[in-house]
Amino acid sequence: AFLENIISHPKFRDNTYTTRFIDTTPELFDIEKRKDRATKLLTYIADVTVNGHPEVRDRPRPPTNAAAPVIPEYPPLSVVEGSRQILERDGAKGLADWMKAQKRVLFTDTTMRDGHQSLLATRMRTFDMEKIAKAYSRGLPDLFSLECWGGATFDVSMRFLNEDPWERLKKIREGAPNILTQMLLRGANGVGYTNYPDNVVQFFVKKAAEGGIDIFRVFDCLNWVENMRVAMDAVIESGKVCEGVVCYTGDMLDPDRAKYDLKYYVGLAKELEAAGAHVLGIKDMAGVMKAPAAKKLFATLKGEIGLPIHFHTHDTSGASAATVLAACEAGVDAVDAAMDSFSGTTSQPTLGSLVAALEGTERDAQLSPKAIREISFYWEAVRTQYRAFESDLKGGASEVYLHEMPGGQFTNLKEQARSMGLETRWHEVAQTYADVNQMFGDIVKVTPSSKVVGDMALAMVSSGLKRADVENPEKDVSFPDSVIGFFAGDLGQPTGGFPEALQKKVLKGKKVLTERPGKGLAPTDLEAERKKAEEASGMEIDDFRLASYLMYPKVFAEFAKAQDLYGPTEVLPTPVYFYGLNPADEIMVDLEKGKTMVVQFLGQSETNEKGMVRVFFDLNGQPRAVAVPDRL
Ligand code: BTN
Ligand code: 3PY
Ligand code: ZN
Repeated sequence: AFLENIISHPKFRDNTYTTRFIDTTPELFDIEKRKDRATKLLTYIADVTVNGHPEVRDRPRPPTNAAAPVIPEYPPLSVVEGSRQILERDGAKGLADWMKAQKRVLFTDTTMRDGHQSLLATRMRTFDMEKIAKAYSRGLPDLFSLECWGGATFDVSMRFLNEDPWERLKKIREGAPNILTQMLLRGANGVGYTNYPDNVVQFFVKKAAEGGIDIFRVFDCLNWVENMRVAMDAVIESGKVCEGVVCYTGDMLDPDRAKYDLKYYVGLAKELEAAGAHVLGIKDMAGVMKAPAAKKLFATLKGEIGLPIHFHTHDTSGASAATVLAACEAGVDAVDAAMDSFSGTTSQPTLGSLVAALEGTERDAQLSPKAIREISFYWEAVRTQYRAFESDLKGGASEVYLHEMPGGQFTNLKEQARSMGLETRWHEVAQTYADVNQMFGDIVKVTPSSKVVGDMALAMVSSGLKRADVENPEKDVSFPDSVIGFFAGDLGQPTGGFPEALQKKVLKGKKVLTERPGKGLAPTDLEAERKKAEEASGMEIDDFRLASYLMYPKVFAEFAKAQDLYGPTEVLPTPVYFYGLNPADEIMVDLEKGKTMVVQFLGQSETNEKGMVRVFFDLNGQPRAVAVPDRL
């Protein structure tokens, strides 16, 4: 192809080329680079066709006759102005005032973040999000925001999907330029599971703002506002919207859980308001807030707090719609929901149904039911392609009021239990999770504190320990690392402090941190880390990649290697990415705008004595063969 380039180049044909033609005509090499990407992708397709994808091995397959996702078309009007333009014009404070002035309930669609995080183990790929972004901008320009980034998606995209989270953000941003993008930020834990030095958190926020995030929903896993300030300040400094979050736990109206009463929540909300939040978020990560509590909480907050209020819940109980509607009646400004086909159970309540319930009332959401249906049908067909990641949860479960597991953790922990051979003892795990929570002092459970409780619960069930055994000072117990870190203060300070006797037993004399963890961490030398990242990945490291490396050094290095070997696999349709091609399958792959590769799978050889298989393709009309290892 390189020779072809030379021969067909106008300067060559004109005879105006010089002996330095190759040196002075760098565009000849562009095609080489593109071809290189094509070869890498062919290598990937060959590998996955021969070996399958490790993430879906031994898991249920999508039906062979599944309908393909259909992208709804809307008239190609110029894009209607939306919430994003209000932020751009009036700034974060202006947006907050605008929110409060709306009669209608504002809706956030969580499908591209919490929806698939809570239903499909966070495995949704950029390909499926990018394709529908434009339909959102045309069909639902009155959505408040798209939650599409952060939380577990950052880690999973690199670790399991060979995808760059920054590219995902860019594509969604481009597709829906009129709707606010929203991310979930774990305060001092960034998008990771541990406290990072302040300058790392600041750097990450700055890059996320530049990369296209408009609203940062910031929480702390113990509701410790002290540990949220660095992240919140960084968001405010970036000019984007700071949604400071109170995590809801327990039962506000239950006198036996007096630690988390109305006063507790109002006090925290005031702290966040004083800390400069533009919006107050109430995050019911487990979906345990009942309708009467919502009525009381939101009515009180609307009276006591000047900020617009945004409510997030999960439908694990099956009763979340009642809670959301109670919140709407009590004056909540914005609410999270998932597209119908990505809603329910451990995910968010159902967008289309909530919109229908509000129709014709004072708080009518003014969203098109038809556009919601059509976009939901798209997601329905997409979801079918991820059959391998579905949990076996069949419907609502009031058991959530017992264990209080976050929606995003529930299916993960269940899967972990299964892999430890505890699948038939799930309800025991759930009861133990509740026991551990009480034993640890009744704490807020959300990433990463929820992981601490989950790790302990699994350790206890698998080794037959009960709460009394763990608390018995005479009995030797080996605690998971996450539990030791928690009691050492590595995640911060829980409300009401640690249970002292247990803390002593867990720490065995280890020192306890009582200050915010970030305070004692030396600032990271960012340029030194950039060098390390370059060495570990062999890639040029721009600021975005550096931010990925700072969050997940090992995962990033592995991701870089996979990118180098397989190229930009995010351009492959999801069935091809997970299952490869069948004989005679032909696909068109858009490498970038205007650059399409047409791939036909022709067949494969037997495995040779070196353990390699040759796979034959037709690529843009040319025969191609690629050799890949037989891994099975
Ligand atoms: C990724 O894309 O997540 C990174 C590499 C995954 C391994 C690939 S997937 C297709 C093929 N099958 C395997 O068992 N390994 C490779
Ligand atoms: C996350 O941190 O990923 C969560 O979804 C917490 O609810
Ligand atoms: Zn959630």
